[in-house]
Amino acid sequence: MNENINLFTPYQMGNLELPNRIIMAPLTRNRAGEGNIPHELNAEYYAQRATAGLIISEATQISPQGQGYPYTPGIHSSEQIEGWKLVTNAVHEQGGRIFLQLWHVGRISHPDLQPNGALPLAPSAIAPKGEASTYEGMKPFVTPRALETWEIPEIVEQYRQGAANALAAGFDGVEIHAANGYLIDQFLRDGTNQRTDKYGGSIENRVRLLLEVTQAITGVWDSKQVGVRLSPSGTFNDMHDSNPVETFGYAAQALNQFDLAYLHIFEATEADIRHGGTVVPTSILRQKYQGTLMVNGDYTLEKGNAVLATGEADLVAFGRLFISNPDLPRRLAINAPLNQPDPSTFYGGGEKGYTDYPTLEVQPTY
Ligand code: 8OZ
Repeated sequence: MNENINLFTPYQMGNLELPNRIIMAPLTRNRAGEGNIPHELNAEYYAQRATAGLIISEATQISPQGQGYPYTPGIHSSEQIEGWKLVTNAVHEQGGRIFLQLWHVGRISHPDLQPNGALPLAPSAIAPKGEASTYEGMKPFVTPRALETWEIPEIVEQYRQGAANALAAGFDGVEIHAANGYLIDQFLRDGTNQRTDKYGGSIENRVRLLLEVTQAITGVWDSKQVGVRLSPSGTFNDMHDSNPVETFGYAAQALNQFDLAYLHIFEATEADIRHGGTVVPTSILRQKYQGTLMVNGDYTLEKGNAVLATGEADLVAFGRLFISNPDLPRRLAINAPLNQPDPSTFYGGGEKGYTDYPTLEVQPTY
């Protein structure tokens, strides 16, 4: 127990001083400009949320092949780097800190979104159940093309370059998106990885891509400015694994070698439990992983304070509540009412449901 620690206790992360432990979770909002370039509206949205202990950006593709949804931002062109500078400058002007989330969707894409209408890439040629989001609406997923072994170093290089581009764009760090059924997660789990080379089969082999990507990125960034996100209990994007406790326990333990900023766990959702997947208790990962642990998933003020006080986690990320409450830390600090998020404006559109959620009125001091 650590009864003195709560959401408002500062946290030292490498050379970054987080003023509180209320982290803005990565949130896909599908509002990038033409060329998947961040623009002023995105800068305004992030700057409004600069009182977070740390902002983690929305998932951002590291290459054209890494895109799986319309209007998501990239970090592979010089124009995108310039666009992200608007965001990082705006957040820093407001006194905030922001990491970029590095993303490759793997099979969660569609030829409509791929260069030259090619098939999406994946560890194995296994189509996900469900439909892809395209510029023309939802279309059934196709069977992806399995990456050749010799292509995998090129993917690792795309992550390294994306991380270098994030450094050039003025971010404070990067988070490797290894969760929610995207490319790295597809390698981790045996439901999507049926490879017979050194990237498939045993758990050690399935974790190899994650470790190679982390190794490459910690060559660009101080390891204390690199986080990793995992979703051990996730069923989103048609994911499953025959033994997630072992798979993710091994992955968490293997990440100890890097002395990272944090390991970020997206915990089981109600949908995951409904789908009957194995729930991997965060307490198991806490035992395996020796560094900073961040948790995310339907936390409230009470639950967030409790998970910190029991010592089960060090940081708590909030997603939907940060969409609707740009001043979430202040509201939680004084237990003020919270704006409710509007799911119809989560993905795509403009200012509505993005930059127009109100902050609390400033109370006059006289
Ligand atoms: C919701 C819609 C589209 C993408 C994730 C990047 O789950 C996402 C995502 C979420 O990590």
